[in-house]
Amino acid sequence: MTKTIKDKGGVSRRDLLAGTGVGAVVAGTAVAGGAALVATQSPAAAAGDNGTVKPGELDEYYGFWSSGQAGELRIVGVPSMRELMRVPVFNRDSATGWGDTNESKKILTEGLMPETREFLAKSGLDTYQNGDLHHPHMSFTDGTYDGRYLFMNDKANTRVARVRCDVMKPDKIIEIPNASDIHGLRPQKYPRTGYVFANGEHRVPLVNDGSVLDSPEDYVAIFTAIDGDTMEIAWQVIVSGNLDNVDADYQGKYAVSTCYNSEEGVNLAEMTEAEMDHAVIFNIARIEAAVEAGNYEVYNGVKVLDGRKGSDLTAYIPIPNSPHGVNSSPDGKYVMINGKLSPTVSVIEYDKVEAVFNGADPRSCVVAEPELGLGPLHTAFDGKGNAHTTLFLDSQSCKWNIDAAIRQFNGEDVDPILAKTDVQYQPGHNHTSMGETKEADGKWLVSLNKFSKDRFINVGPLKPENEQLIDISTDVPVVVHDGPTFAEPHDCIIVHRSKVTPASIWTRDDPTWEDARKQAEADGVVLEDGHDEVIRDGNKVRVYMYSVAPTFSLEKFTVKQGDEVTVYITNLDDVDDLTHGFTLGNHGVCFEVAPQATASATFIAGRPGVHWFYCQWFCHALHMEMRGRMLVEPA
Ligand code: RUQ
Ligand code: CUA
Repeated sequence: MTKTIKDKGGVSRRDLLAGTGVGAVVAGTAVAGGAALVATQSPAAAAGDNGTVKPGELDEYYGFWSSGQAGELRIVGVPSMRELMRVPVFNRDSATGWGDTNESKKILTEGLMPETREFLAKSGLDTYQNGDLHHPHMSFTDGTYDGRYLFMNDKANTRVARVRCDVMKPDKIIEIPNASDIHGLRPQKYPRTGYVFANGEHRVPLVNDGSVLDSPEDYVAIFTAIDGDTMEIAWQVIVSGNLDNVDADYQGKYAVSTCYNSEEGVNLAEMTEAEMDHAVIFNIARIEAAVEAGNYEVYNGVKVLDGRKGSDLTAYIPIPNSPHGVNSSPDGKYVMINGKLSPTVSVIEYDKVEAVFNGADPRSCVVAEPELGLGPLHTAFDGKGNAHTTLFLDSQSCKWNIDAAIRQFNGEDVDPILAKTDVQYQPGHNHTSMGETKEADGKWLVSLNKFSKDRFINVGPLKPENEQLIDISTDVPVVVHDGPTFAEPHDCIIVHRSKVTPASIWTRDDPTWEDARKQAEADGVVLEDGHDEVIRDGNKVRVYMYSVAPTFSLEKFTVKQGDEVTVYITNLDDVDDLTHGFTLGNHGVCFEVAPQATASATFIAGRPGVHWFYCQWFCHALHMEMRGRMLVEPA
């Protein structure tokens, strides 16, 4: 049964785009792609009701959004698509002081390799200033989200971060040795997370210390399993080709990665030469046994196993031309390998993988390969046996039935495609509500489109992207909302709000300010007490104060020019939404102190004179008066 709504004609803006660069690609592929089975707008959308959330009402889902080269995590309400919060992770942030406070600096630096810290120090940096965050995913227990942590990659500087879901702040950021540029990342779904799997995308020498340079045949890509509880690296596996995306199964047996450069080339022509690339399946039990048996080498302190072609730790499944996304179906049976340069999605049946590890033909686990359209990148699920695949070149979302695709592959005359929905324009990732868990509920689909083009008023040469909300509760999916976003959310997850219970205020014994607590203790100050004090220790000065709206407990403190000053602020307000801040004028110091938190920053008092500090977070009718002076005596 194929349900479609034909485009009712007239000249659409989509047709007009044919005259532009990317538009030409769209138009060209529409011809090559054949029949246009496209849905028009929903009646609800046409009536101006986007079917979402009224003012004062709450969303049903948390969306956790990446931000690509902006380096932060974003929290978006679904279905309203309202941006609720930005969580700085790999970037620095002027509002919260992330990257400037001692507490955040510790998280940003302690997970770096010693040689990284050394080389950054030569540039006057204590950590990287940027990041490229593509893939945020929540920890799992028994195949569904458990609300403990979010894990995410930094492609730019080969790091993986963990965000605590109770306070929605990062608590661990680690650099991954031996690998280069972490791209795909997914947590283990079963029995729990457990491992966090991370793909090193680019091939580099092992060890990359300059002893091997321009001989690409000696480069390797590295797959990493991180222990999600300790954030230590459990093991790494060397693979053939490079690594793109990854997903885990629902049985705790396998992780599956795509490879788009089996040629192991270093330029575009070389990388796209072969007709077939592959998906690599990692056999977790065999890898753990090999680690146990000592069948590894240690590089940079990490156990590294050899999983290149021919190894019994991995299986290489031939997949047409440069596959990209990897998505396990919520019933736990299949994993979809999205073709990118091939118009197909290859469906691997997990139950047939064991035979491949025991010598069966690697293609014998492929049970369907429907041809969906041009540029399939990622697939999401509705939990009712259907899949939704983004078609980058066709600018469409394709809904198809998994069983029908399998029957078609077995020779039956059925069309698995149920509908195609135009999206604006060129979608990369998509995601359905709870769709990467066994609790996929088939309500919403978000299409993360790389180009917005004509969808919004012009803001200059740099345009926003366009993330569209699609109602998939009906047979024909319908776009109900356009959501412009700043650079460049690659991916998102949509988590039912019952899975996450963030705190409203901090608890005083939180480990985030453990160092401040210890230092205060050593100085005879009790942070909990509403205790303020200025401690001189040589040319180091530690200023302890607390805040209660609308005052800082110290209206002034005095230091000497050249002192290294650390200001610790404890926010004693314990009311929901009563955040203060500390901004010290003309010193580049600014940070957030949420209710019951302690935060600190260290700086040199380099300028004699009077310098005001003020609260930058609107907290009270007398917020403007919440300030004090730092008096700096000339040296
Ligand atoms: S990737 S557009 Cu960085 Cu997730 Cu597929
Ligand atoms: Cu405290 Cu504004």
